[in-house]
Amino acid sequence: MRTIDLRSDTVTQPTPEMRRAMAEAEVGDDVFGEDPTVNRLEEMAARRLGKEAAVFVVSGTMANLVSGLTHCQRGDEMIVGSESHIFHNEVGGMSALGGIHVRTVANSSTGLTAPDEVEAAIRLPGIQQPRTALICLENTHNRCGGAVLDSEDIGVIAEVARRHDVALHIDGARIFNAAVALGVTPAELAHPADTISFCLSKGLSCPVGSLICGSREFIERARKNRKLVGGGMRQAGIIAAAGIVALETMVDRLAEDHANAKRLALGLARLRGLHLEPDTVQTNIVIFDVMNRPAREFMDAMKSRGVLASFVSGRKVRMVTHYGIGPADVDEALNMLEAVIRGLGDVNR
Ligand code: TLP
Repeated sequence: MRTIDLRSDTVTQPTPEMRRAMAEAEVGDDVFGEDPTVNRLEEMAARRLGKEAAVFVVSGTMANLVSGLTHCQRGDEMIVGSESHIFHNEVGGMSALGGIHVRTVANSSTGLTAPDEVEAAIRLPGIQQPRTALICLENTHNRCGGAVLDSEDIGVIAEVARRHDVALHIDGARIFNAAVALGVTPAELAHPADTISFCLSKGLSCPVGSLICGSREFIERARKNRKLVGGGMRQAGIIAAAGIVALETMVDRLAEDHANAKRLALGLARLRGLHLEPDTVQTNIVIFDVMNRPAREFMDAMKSRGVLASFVSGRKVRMVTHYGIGPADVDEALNMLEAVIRGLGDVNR
């Protein structure tokens, strides 16, 4: 039986060009700053995001953690969206490892946190309060169905942050998806923020890796915190080589993933027993509601027919399009889903 894997864009395989670049990469000891391929990737990333410098880390989770550790002292507070990846999916690392108090402000379905609510959550100085040191945004917004924040949305929050002398970090795991969807440069989206992290290992199809971009001074301190959490890598040029190929060749094609996600959303909306608004799908993530049964039950039935998706909550299921999934795969997945629904007897409900 054929399997169509729509669990995440993290399941992507490296391209043949990436494999070649990895095999041939010139490497050195990166903890000494001597890996030429890592140095090149970091320079490229900083330039693409419009920041002075960048540091290569293992994962998006480590990128956010190291950014948090570098912006905050123990006991400081960080404001994040209630649906953010940092809050839901990073094992509570900010508090467990950083001693950072995480405070949530409600995310709207479009991935925004209302500026007045963010402002109200910033602590006044006082002996009983933690210091608010950081505000985090997420772009695209994973649990909000890949929603995109534009530079105006980000600028308004940056203005609040500046007014209160609080730093702004963007979890830009999928910032290239946001930039492609909006037709702007990632630098434009990163501009209002002090720091931004992004992932190579998602839509860009690399096997491993994320980058944190910011001022030279910030990145120097982040490099030390990366070492603190055990993320100092040695001949990391082997994986950085794939990242260079990704930045050079894999960004523009994200538009295909977005078109396929739209195709998927339109097809899902036509299936009985599922609910979503296809108009809200902006990038490569599609989240839908299963009307008649718990999401996990529906996902088990899908799996038995060869379609893999991921669980969001209660009745919500997520599908993600990516390199390796074309329009024909989307159509096949939709046919398989129709059979699933028929099999479950949900057609007339
Ligand atoms: N997200 C993964 C899962 O953890 C949910 C996925 O499949 O989408 N920020 C955002 C917005 C993310 O979506 C993710 C990964 C991360 C950070 C963490 O990246 P990794 O998995 O590299 O630690």
